[in-house]
Amino acid sequence: MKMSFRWFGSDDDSVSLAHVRQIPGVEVIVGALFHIPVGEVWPLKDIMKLKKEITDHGFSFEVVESVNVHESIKLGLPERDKYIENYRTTIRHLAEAGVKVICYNFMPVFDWTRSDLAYRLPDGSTVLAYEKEKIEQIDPKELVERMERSSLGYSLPGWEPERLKTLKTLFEMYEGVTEEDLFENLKYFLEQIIPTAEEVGIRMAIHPDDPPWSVFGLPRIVTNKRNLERIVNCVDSPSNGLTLCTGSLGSNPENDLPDIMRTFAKRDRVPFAHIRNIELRENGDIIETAHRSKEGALDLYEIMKALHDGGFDGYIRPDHGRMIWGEQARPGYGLYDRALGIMYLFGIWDSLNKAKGGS
Ligand SMILES: [Mn+2]
Repeated sequence: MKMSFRWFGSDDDSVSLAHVRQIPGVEVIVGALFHIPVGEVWPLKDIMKLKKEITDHGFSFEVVESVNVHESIKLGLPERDKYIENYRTTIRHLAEAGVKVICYNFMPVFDWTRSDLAYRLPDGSTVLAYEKEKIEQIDPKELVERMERSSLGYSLPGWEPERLKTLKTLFEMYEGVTEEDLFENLKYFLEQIIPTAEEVGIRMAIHPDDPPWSVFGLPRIVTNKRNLERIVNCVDSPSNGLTLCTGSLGSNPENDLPDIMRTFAKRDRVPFAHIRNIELRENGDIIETAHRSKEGALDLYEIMKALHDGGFDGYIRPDHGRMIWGEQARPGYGLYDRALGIMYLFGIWDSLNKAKGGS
């Protein structure tokens, strides 16, 4: 297992790499080129610049999150082939820079969805929250405005302004697009890109939908074990992998996370894992919490054990953290609570290693 930490670049992150360096055990920085519009090729020069900054601080740059997929690919439009070609070029460029894993998602229009980016917990910290009733009642456009207002000026990955400007048109384009259509479009995409990824030694890792159900009537398919099986089976290659995200999949209590972790780790299809905890309320609200199992609904010990049992040797990162100790940072991505999460994950992992006679 290699511990990693998501970082948004020196221009757009309050957390410095010098500080991340002081969290024990972090080897890899998860980065991306956030200035390149969705669909365009990531220039090698820009990738190498980011890599240099990361390696200069003693980390390696082996995981990218995310290379976003152009909406025309998800919709299966004629122009998708051009964007798929661009995507393949980006895969090649990233491989040239030594990247091993590319995280991506296949959610129509919206990436992750939340009603509140600074929901207050009883301990005074704030977290990201999905309040069911609010989401069901809010107009998508209003939600975008609310997200923008509460982001403290940081860009929100997956909520790129250029993509959201055309919200109304996008919604119209998805009218009549079924989950089956979306699956076919994902299959088409994978059939084109996985051979390229395999050739250059990159493992693609699709992120589950967050939350794992339809929001605003849009189709969603990366939601449960059955669909994950279907995705990894549609192109049978170690390069066609998953980012198993506990907070996303775990939002649906029907998803048995230890089982999902164990199954796909054994099949060597988990190059990347996002580990965090959430509280599931009776009214359907999903509130992010500290990592410790007792703080939320997910048993992180069982989840880590399942990965361990499955022989997991991929990259892992604490997904989100609470905002604590007065930190001002991009919602979900402060330094302090993610560092605490890392130490908890290492505590579990090291104990599992010891119990198996390792070090
Ligand atoms: Mn995640």
